[in-house]
Amino acid sequence: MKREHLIKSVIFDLDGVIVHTDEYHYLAWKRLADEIGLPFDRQTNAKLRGVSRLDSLNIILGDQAGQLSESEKVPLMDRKNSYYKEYLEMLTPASVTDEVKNTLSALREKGILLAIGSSSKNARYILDRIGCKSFFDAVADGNDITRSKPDPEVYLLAAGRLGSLPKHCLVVEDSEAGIEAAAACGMATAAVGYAAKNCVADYVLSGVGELAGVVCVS
Ligand code: B16
Ligand code: MG
Repeated sequence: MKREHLIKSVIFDLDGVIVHTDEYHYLAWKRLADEIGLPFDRQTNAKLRGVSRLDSLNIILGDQAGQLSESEKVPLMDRKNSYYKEYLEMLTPASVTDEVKNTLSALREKGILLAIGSSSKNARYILDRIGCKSFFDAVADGNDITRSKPDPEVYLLAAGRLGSLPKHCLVVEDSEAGIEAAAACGMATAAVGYAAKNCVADYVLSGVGELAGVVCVS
């Protein structure tokens, strides 16, 4: 039987939930992997969703991860990030769908607190570019944490900044690591995109637009 949740706050993942920057991560890693002669495909890319830049590189390096020092990994991560930032320059407010904007507005009108909980160090820059900062009461991102998803640190920080208890938070995620992180700290989970097809969550949604029906104010 489905757990009943009293939802007072919704914490959104950014890449792949609010905006399609998950595709830009894929393109940037693919470019790097091709240049350094490592195999990389969509299947491996799925494992990078929600995890940090360093963890992503280690997944791509596979068996070679242990053979490279941190000082050898940093330039590879920097190169990937510079490619990623080239793609981010394409972002505008029109990059966010009406479905997402209307849902954020509807939740705010219901008095629900909203936050971003993202592993990305580029999250605030992205929010600026897409003009969505004002929807959110708090942002917690890759610059604020020491442990990336599937550790719950970023969600607990976001909840703390909202002044909400974890049991009153719903996390909306496209990644396995993010769903695992949210469940680990007692938050309700809503899976969209990749996670909707591949993860067990409290709510499996065909899109963010279904959230307004999930989060009911009594
Ligand atoms: P950056 P999210 C995550 O963002 C991405 O899903 C993941 O692919 C990426 O490696 C991670 O951010 C770090 O991103 O290199 O920009 O710091 O999905 O948690 O919003
Ligand atoms: Mg994501």
